[in-house]
Amino acid sequence: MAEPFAKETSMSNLLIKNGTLITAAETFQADILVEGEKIAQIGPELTAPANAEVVDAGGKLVMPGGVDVHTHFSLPMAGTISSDDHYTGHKGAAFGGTTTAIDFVSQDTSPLLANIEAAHVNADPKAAIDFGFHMNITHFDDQVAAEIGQLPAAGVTSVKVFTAYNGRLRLSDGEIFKVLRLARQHGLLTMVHAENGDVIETLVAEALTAGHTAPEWHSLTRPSWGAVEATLRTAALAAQAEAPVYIVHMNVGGEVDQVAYARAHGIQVMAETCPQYLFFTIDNLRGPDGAKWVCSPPMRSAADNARLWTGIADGTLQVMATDHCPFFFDGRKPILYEGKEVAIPGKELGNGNFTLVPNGLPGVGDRMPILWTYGVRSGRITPNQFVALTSTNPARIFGMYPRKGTLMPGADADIVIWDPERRLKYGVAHAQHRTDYNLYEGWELVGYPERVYLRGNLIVENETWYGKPGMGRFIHRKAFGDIL
Ligand code: DUC
Ligand code: ZN
Ligand code: ZN
Repeated sequence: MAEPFAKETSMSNLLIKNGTLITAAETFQADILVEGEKIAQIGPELTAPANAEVVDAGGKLVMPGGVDVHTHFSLPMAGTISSDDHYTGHKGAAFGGTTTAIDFVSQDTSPLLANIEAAHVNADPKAAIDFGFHMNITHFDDQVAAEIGQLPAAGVTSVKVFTAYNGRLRLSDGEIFKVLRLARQHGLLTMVHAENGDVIETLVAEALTAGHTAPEWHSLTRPSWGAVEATLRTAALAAQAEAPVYIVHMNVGGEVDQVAYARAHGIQVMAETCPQYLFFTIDNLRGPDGAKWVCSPPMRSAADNARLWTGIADGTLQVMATDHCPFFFDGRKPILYEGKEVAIPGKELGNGNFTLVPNGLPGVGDRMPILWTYGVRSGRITPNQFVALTSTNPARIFGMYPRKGTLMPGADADIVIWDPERRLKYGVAHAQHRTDYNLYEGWELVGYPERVYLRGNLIVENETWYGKPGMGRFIHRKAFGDIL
């Protein structure tokens, strides 16, 4: 019988027997012996040490814990804050099989290291899975240039820049070029949010003047061609800086084409997409609940969905993340969360003006179950590609491998026992996000995590939560992550 809360550093042993192990490279039958927080041995018919708990994974799949490198917990936006914090978001992640998440640190006028320190004060006591930080660079000058090299010592080995959000988050092309060069020098990876800020600002102003207020205008004022152009521009800047680059939340088919072109020309461009860009279109923004799908970049077309799927399947895109940044659909109505009523202002703030809808969607817990049913079971990707996209590749690219992202002796015992036959109708009642809606309401799923271990500690068993705030550890990531 499991304890009410997992112990943070259990020195007990665990033997997972008879499972089918899936890694990015292979699928095989083996047992896994966990000693304390680490995988000690993998092999056939291992013998349980005297004090080991033995778990029979017969008929189940055993995979490395998921790694989501794109989340926004407690992100202030549009007069409110994203509704999952580092505890509730981590809990939601864990129920979906994810055991490591990397969030973004906002830059203010303080030194970068002070921003990171402030993020620790917020996240460390809450963290329930392991976590890391990316540093946003939204203002660039000589002082910031001098500070970028200090980031790896703080365990932060990636920065994010924006080609959109003029006057707020955007850097000029010249500044992005300089960040890319500095990042390369210090072994950091530059992540880019690629849209055309100038076009967006123009179209938004025109739409408001014309009285267009509905959520679909969020998408109509952020044209696909801006994302395509900004993706090629990003790749070209990376080529000129001789630096690797990683494009976040790819959402347009043409972006995949640009990444394929750049990679074919030897440019070190890597890219992620997120499940919402594989399934939804601007039509979702047109219904009475269209604000649920307002995020940036926006939903596009069915042709874009299809091209992104082929980009995942053929390896042009390496990572499936989420951009998890939830808001309530109606933050005036409380929900019950861990027995308490919670209401956080959300999408209703933008009723009557699409520019005031907080941008973002829930997804951190949906990612793996949705991709399993609609990616693996539907035959679009293999189980090994699933592990590569959701765990191994992000761990490698972001300097956490092989501690995270695989099953091998010496790795952290972040392990998911996955029941490939579990059937359920998914939705807000099942997902564990702290919000009042789910994008996949009513979707039929086949395959779901049964047990989730974080460094050998059982944190999820079916519908039961054993995690606790503060048990997640900051991952001090390596500089010079892998370039895939
Ligand atoms: N996009 C969103 O929709 N929300 C948070 C940040 C981002 O990039
Ligand atoms: Zn972004
Ligand atoms: Zn984001």
